[in-house]
Amino acid sequence: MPERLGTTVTKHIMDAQRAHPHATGDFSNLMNELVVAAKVIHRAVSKAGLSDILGKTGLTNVQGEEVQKLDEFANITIIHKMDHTGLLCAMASEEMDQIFEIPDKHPQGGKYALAFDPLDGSSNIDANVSIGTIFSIHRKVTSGLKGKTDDFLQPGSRQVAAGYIIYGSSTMMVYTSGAGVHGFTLDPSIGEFLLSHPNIRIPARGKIYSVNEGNYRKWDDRTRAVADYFKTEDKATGRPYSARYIGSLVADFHRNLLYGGVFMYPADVCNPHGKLRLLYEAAPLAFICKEAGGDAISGEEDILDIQPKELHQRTPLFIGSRDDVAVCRGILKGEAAPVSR
Ligand code: AHM
Ligand code: MG
Repeated sequence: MPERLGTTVTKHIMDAQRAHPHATGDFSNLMNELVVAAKVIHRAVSKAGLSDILGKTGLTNVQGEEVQKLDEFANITIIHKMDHTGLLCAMASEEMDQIFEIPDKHPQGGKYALAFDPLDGSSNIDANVSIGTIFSIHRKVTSGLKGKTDDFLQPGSRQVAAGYIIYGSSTMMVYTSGAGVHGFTLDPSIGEFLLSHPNIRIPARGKIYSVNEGNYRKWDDRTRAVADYFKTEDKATGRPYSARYIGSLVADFHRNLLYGGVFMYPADVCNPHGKLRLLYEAAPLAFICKEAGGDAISGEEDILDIQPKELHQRTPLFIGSRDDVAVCRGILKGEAAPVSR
């Protein structure tokens, strides 16, 4: 008896397209191309430790190709997979200073703008810690065939879709196009992402707080009060919460999405606007988190409401379970920490 495979991400995307009778298929095609890029990056990440052995000099591998840093490799992989599809007007990446215009030799006039962090948390690669790719899709809003920076400087609330691929104990893709958050696990034996986590909902309150607490002395008083709150004993709210911090945003976020909890990367004296990037990290994850029933703020402001002013803008980030983020918002506003909820 042949085994039943389950729903591939491609079928899931096509099914979602059928729910929109006027859809042209462009969005589905775009997502499907991204899925292929994710598989190529997965293959490289899963062999990460070997590249040094294969490319002894550090300059070339056995095929005579240049050994690239994996984040550069992931960046180029996505660009090469997406630039000739005719679906995009431009791309923006954490790895590139300016937007990438679709070269003239490729079809022009794509109606989507793709922003991505090709390999977030890449400083963890050598220690075999989970890393991820994050993407965000906006509709083109400027005139003309070519995309412009303004196509990317749109609030996160206008995203058409966002998602991430986590390269962990297994490789997973999680995405939303505004109709639920769905997770797919890569079955490497057949090379397909299969639906494993339909309609993910983040618990309203968690038991985990995730923050680089080594920065405690660099935070302002209100930020310290937020961390203190999660560590204060209180039976009614299940505190103290457990501290879990991988230092790899996609991995920290993914765990909290499934288990509940809050991830924080606040501003500090060295990073007055926080460390994480609005367009490539905070906004896409905020879109996913909200769609799963959670919340995401920079402090007093909702991440999805922020009007970006520049491509590489940074933002403080408090993201996760709705009630936990509400506590952060209150304390950051200057309210006294709730004694018990
Ligand atoms: P990167 O984009 O250079 O990889 O940096 C982003 C990473 C996130 O994955 C993670 O949440 C954060 O930086 C960790 O920073 P820190 O080491 O300061 O705690
Ligand atoms: Mg990053």
